[in-house]
Amino acid sequence: MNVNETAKAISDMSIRGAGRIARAGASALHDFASGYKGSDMNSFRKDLKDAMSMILGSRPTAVSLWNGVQASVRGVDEVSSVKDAVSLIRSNADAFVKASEKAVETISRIGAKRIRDGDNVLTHCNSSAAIGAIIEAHRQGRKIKVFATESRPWRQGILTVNDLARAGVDTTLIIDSAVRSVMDRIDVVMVGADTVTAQGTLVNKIGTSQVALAANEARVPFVVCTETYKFSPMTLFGDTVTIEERDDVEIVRPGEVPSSVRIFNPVFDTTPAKYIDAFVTEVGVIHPASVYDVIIKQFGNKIFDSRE
Ligand code: RI2
Repeated sequence: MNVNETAKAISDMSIRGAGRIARAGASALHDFASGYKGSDMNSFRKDLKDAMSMILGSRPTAVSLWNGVQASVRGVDEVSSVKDAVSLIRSNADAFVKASEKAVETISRIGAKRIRDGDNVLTHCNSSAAIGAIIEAHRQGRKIKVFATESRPWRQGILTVNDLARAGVDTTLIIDSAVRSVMDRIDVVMVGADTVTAQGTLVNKIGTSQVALAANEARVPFVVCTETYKFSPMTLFGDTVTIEERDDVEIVRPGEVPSSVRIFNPVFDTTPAKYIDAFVTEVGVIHPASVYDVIIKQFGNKIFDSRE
């Protein structure tokens, strides 16, 4: 898929999910490089910059997209020919996609250990990392029940219950406002992440923080399944995460409410570190206070390079 098509598919949510959009962004840069016709390095750099901006502009919140794009172009500044730049981007992007898929598999295996036989699990929205862990626990023979929220307004919960039911998991769909009603039956909450800040704050689908509050009140462990490329290096420097707001029409039909009524449709919310028991990542189970160290270790000097 070319850069324009990918950016459009990400912004209209035909491609969605923080991991998937990161892989789609990397793949679009791979295809951009593969199809590049010119041989002038200055033009290539300019066209690459435009392609990156277009992809990055497609959705503002999930840092996975930024990290996927940065990983794909790493080292391009040091090569002097278009041919070398093309081959570098192709191999970088391929490596990112492969590592990203592998990370989800690893998280599924590690995350499954947090689900015991007989557990009732609650999940919110549609996270491939969280669903992977749940399905792996089921595959290993644990008898579990899953409650999945509808996740208004896009209703990604419908995807989740389909994924789980297809895998043979005992699944119950609930509306978002039923979370507290079922919380006394839940043993563990497992959700995904769009972005995790250096301070251990989770940015995830709107409603996640309410789920975390309800879990905290009921003393239910709240576990986040996340690849480390959802950790945000820029939050080390005090940058805040932009919370995407989407169109009114996702919430109300035209004419349904008076035009004087304002509609507020934030797509994500933030859950402070104190409500999070663990981040399950491909490098292990991490306490929120350790996110800072992992960012430094994973991104190192590259953080500074990419910000210059
Ligand atoms: P995986 C989704 O965002 C959800 O917020 C989900 O928790 C998160 O991405 C991570 O998903 P959206 O694209 O990468 O539905 O674990 O707005 O699949």
